[in-house]
Amino acid sequence: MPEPSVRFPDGFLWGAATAAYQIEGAVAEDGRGSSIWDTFSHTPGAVLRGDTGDIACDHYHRWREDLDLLRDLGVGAYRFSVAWPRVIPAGTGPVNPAGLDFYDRLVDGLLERGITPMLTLYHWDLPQALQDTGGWANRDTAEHFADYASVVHGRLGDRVPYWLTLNEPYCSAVVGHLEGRHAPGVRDERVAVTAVHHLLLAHGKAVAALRAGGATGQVGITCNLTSVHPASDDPADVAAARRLDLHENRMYLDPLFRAAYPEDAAAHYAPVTDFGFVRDGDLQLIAAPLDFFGVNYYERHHVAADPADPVRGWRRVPPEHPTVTDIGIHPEGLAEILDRVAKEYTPLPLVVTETGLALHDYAGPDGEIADDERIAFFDGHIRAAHDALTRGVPLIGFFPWSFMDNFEWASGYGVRYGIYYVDYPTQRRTPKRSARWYAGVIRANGLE
Ligand code: GBH
Repeated sequence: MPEPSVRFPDGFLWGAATAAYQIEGAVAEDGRGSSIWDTFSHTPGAVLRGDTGDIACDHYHRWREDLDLLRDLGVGAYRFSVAWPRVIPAGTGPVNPAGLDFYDRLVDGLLERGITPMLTLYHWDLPQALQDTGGWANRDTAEHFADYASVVHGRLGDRVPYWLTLNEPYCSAVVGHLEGRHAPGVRDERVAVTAVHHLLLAHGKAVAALRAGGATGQVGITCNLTSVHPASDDPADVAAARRLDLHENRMYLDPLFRAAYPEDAAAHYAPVTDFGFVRDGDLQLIAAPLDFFGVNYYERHHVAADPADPVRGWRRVPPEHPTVTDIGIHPEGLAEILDRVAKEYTPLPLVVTETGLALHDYAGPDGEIADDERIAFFDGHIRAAHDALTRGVPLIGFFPWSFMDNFEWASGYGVRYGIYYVDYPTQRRTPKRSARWYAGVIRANGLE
């Protein structure tokens, strides 16, 4: 057999990723409480075509079949999230044993199939009851999150080797509280920056709680990081790019790995907040040592100054070849981000916990879903990840988003990210061409 030209180290974690609200459905079953995404998706106009996660992929009932598909795919690991409102329906207070039972069965089902579980504690489904007391604008939510983390860890800590506290605090804080395109649909920059801090604090407190519970597994967090470049070397464009980099990347990386908000944060956010919500000791908690760091990569931005707001604003220059989500395909951005994290922030092992491409997939006359563009996307991003490894970046895993088509937040079921196709009316899953291709990557431990 010829050696693959892009070969990964033995033991490299090839995975696939999902999140609870996007796949589970069964939103009113077995004592699950409601979450901000139930409320938001049922708000007219919030989600494309009024789609909701009420049924989604019905994974709550079809998990065995889904785990069999993961086994067929050959993945070594599976990244899923636990729905906080299944486990603690009101966010704080009584634990719902039936909710924990579901994840207990899921974890055992993975282990029986030889698949390593990677568990995300929070992928955006905050219990609605906590939103009613202020949500991420309220510091108490961080404490409740740490309690919830302890409960999940108490039940699954003996079998789950990889723990992620939060998925993409940027999206929770900014898309949810500044842009208002995600739950809870708030549009207030002061609240958004407060939410950044309380999310990071929740992470820090959860890490402490997991360690206190004698965490045997590796503990980390996933951030979505972007590759940001000025559109020209005009100083105004360079300054705008630096602001976007602050807003999207450094507001998370600096507190996590340098125990401080970036030095330009105070001035940039001064019109909305004086950071009075930061208390003594918070940043030490937030920057507590981790075991690995998860990177989600989707977006590369070319940035120009915004003539309407030259002091605080920026303007994204559209990509030359936009994709259905308007972003374009830029694998080099992934290599850049991995290099940057490793060089400027942390020597920790890194995992690409998500990257993926939205398409409007459909079955051809022969029933095949020929997502060649997605194959090209993953080929490019796997090469970029390998390039980073070759330069010494300690990358230990790669998880395509997503295992299967699912509820794509504000876009509902309107776009598809899966390597398995889901026919929602029948809930039939079909491997797309990309799934067969990815199975080959896993078998070869690289690209032929
Ligand atoms: C991740 O978010 C999430 O973790 C995951 O749940 C989600 O399904 C996945 O990405 C895909 O979106 O709308 O033109 O700005 C990352 C944030 C937001 C990245 C939407 C891709 C599309 C580009 N995602 N974005 S655009």
